[in-house]
Amino acid sequence: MSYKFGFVTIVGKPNVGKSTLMNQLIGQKISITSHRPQTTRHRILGIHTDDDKQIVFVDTPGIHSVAKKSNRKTINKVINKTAIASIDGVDVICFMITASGWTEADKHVLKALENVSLPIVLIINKIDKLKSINDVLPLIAESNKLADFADIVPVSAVGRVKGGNIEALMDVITSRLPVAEAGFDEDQITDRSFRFLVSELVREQLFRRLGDELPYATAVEISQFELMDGKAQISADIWVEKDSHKAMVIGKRGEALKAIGTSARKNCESLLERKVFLELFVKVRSGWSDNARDLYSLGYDEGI
Ligand SMILES: Nc1nc2c(ncn2[C@@H]2O[C@H](COP(=O)(O)OP(=O)(O)OP(=O)(O)O)[C@@H](O)[C@H]2O)c(=O)[nH]1
Ligand SMILES: [Mg+2]
Repeated sequence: MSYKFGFVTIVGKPNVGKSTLMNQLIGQKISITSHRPQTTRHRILGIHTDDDKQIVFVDTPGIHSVAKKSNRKTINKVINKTAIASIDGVDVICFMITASGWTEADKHVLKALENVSLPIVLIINKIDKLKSINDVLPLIAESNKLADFADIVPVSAVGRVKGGNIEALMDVITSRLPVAEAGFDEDQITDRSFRFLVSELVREQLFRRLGDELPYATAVEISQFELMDGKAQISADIWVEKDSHKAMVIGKRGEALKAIGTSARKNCESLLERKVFLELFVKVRSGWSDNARDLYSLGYDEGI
């Protein structure tokens, strides 16, 4: 049989489960996830390799409407650009919605894909939330009327439905890929460095543990990263915009920061497969999320 190799981007509005699906497809956590919209801020590759194919998945930040007042900051425009630019040069687009049905935000993403001539596979995620699997049928019929999708695949990215249909999705995608030799080493699972992945694991805890708008006004920068035999010494700066935010990240008697550090350290240990010493510092840099120069220095360089 001929080997297949290609790029597949996963797009959709925020919070539909794109990063969860990518981790499931790769079989390893490389992209952070949370219950909050706009968790993913950077494009990240996840590479699946087996005997007959290599698929490079591109996880992207959720595409949102910049018209909304709360989204007008520079960082949100940069994030949208990153997601839309990710379509360039791929073989298949996976467009994700959820089983709860089409929303205006989903239709906004569909519109962004209007003039794209690539096959678009519609993924209907979170089918585990349906009372009966048959409840997805009307949504499939409605979707067929909205656009000419190459395929429509209902899935449960968290794998709560038996099988979750992930294998079926893999097969649908593979059938659309060109015959070509693998482009990456078989043991490479992402294009990102451990250093980057660690900064994301810290950011993930900020998204999971801090309330309200606070996570959106934070960024993480690794200041020390030393991998040694059997252990790692890592320091990270958590950037916030105001002193009051700093107090909230640290929490009463430092409890919030401690909890963030403990969870992030555990995840770092399973990623790096060694003991990790993680030190976190909270620092104030006002207006970083609205300043292109600050964004560049914090790693948001793709869309500027
Ligand atoms: N019940 C259920 N929850 C899911 C499923 N897939 C993802 N989730 C949850 O949905 C939330 C969002 O998941 P993410 O993977 O972070 O979503 P995303 O589309 O990457 O979000 P952004 O990066 O913000 O655009 C998380 O709380 C996930 O646990 C699923 O199949 N079923
Ligand atoms: Mg994501």
